[in-house]
Amino acid sequence: MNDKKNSATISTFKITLESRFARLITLHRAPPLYHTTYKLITTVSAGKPRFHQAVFSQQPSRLKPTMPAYTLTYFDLRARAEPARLILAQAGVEYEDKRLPPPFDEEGQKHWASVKPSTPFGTLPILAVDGVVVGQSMTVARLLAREHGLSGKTNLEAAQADEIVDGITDATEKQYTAFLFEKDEAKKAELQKKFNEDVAPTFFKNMEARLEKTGGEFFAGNALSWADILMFHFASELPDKTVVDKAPKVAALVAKVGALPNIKKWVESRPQSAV
Ligand SMILES: N[C@@H](CCC(=O)N[C@@H](CS)C(=O)NCC(=O)O)C(=O)O
Repeated sequence: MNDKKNSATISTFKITLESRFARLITLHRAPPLYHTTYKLITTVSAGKPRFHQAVFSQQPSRLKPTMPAYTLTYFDLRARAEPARLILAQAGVEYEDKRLPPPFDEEGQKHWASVKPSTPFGTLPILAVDGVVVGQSMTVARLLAREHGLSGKTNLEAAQADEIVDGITDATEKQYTAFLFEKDEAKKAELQKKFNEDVAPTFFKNMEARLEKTGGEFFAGNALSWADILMFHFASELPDKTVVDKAPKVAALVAKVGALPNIKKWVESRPQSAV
């Protein structure tokens, strides 16, 4: 055997696949990028190298995947955009917090009228993700929760979180109708009484029972999810907050979410508004 002619050589070289996978990563947000090391084993026969075998191994790159550019557009209010803002705060994600003048006066209404037709449902909030616009506040919040690990680890956990969020949405709509939207004063007083004496106490009683079932710490999967964050928001915005004290496990969870450093920092520094 001619050692020189048939010697197997192993050449190792590194190919960085970031550029090749950049598009895929942009599309799918696959978190780690990889450096791939190829080992090509060639044999040299009659003075010519002949490809024999290729092996490759992959190592996560230290480069961070690119974050999408988020622009959240809403009126200069907390209300329906605050769940998304709280999720973004907890996730430590940068975004443009675009605030339009609320349509409470002529100037605000004029401005909103010029923007409204460009929104998917004629309403705010909307979230632009790398320029793709998504409407509906809970769809926006759910997307952000999914993207940033706050939606539950399994489909069942996600459903348990969604269930709480839908319950919060039902109660929130009743609160908005009773305290903001209803114009007839007598009807308004009646709806507010019903909210304070029936809707809110029943809701918190049910939520307390749920926390008792799930171990008392969190609403889904024994870990923080957007359901806990939205409960914090709902409880913080109640006209009569004493109702929460009658549900001690919910009250403890609300306090725990409020004490999370990123949430606390956002709540202390966010723009002030009536709602
Ligand atoms: N279901 C929608 C409701 C959105 C909604 O009613 N937004 C209000 C502001 S809180 C709005 O855009 N009002 C102006 C209008 O309807 O012209 C959501 O959750 O995003």
